[in-house]
Amino acid sequence: MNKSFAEMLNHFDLGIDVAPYGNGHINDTYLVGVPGQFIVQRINKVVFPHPEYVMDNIMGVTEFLRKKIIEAGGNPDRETLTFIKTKDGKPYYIDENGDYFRVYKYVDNAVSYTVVEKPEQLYSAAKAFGKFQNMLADYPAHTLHETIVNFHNTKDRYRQFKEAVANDAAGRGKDVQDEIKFVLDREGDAGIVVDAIAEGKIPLRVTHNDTKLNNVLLDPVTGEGVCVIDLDTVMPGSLLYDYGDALRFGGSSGAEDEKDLSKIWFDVEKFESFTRGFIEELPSITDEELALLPFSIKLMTLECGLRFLADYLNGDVYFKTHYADHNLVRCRTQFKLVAEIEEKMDELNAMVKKIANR
Ligand code: ADP
Ligand code: GN1
Ligand code: MG
Repeated sequence: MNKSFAEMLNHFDLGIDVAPYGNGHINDTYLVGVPGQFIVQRINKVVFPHPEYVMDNIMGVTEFLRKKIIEAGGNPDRETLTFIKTKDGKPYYIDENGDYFRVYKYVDNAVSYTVVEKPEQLYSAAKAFGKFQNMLADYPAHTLHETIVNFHNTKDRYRQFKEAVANDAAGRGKDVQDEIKFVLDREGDAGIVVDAIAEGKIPLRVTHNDTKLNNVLLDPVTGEGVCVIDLDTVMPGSLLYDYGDALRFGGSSGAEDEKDLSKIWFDVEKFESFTRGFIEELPSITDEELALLPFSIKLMTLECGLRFLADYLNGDVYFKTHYADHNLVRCRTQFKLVAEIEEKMDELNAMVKKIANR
């Protein structure tokens, strides 16, 4: 975590505290003010080459959601992100280095979990992500920028992965041959969803695309979903990306960076809770999408694992890391989960049929 901004501000007698906050892998996030007042973020320019596109998308989406939440009698300051404008009325500030800063209202009395404690939390998270997708179903998709091109195009992720293996920029390739083989052995899976979208077999929808559990805030008392956050990658995509990525993270028995792989398995109870909540909220799910639900978890987990491994090979230039092998540790949990999901695939497919009753 880049602490320079917080350290710099804390030299002033502002009467407010600034501290790095959260467990995001991408942006620099700070809690500013009395606990619970503001969230300040510096947008990661390596990941988002056009921060103005990111801001344009989020402003459009939050404004749209705000209206719908008010119509439904909800509280928009709690149920979606709210920007605090600069003194001259702008939605973000660009500093002398060209860095983009944005300020959100802190959503109070809401928790983001790094590891799921109870299957019911997954049910709530699924409902929140499902509702989010429903509310955006009539959003003008053509107005959204592609903030990261080919974000969930797994075929393109394989291309980038092979480039990272060939370049071996950090000289780490020789130590991770088993992990590289694990990825290459599964290249046949890469096209299944992108090709189905291209052939019109599954629909494009407006999706969140980064549905890990700490991107939804839950009420610590009722356990219910409060607010879907981290809207940097809201773009046209597949429902399968949101479903698969949420269970990649939330269906695991442990943390994404657990070093002891004997503690990592794919938890079928969590899978059942999430699937139930998601299908309940999204009755528009097609038979083709339903049939691919379990596969999408494997695909999103494989994709995320190969992205961690590619970043390890590239010298840790994309994801924030807290120690030398962090990306390697992360990719190993993902590959353990992929192997687990492969073993349980028939069981998971049968469970989806039963839950959906189709
Ligand atoms: P990243 O893209 O780096 O993952 P996020 O936007 O997800 O950044 O923010 C990182 C973390 O900060 C979140 O997981 C959440 O815990 C916390 N957070 C972000 N925005 C808010 C907010 N408006 N209110 C409360 N917590 C927030
Ligand atoms: C990143 O931003 P964050 O930490 O919520 C990443 C996701 C990965 C995830 C893995 C924009 O999510 O795609 O699945 O890490 N976000 C981006 O934990 O690349
Ligand atoms: Mg996040």
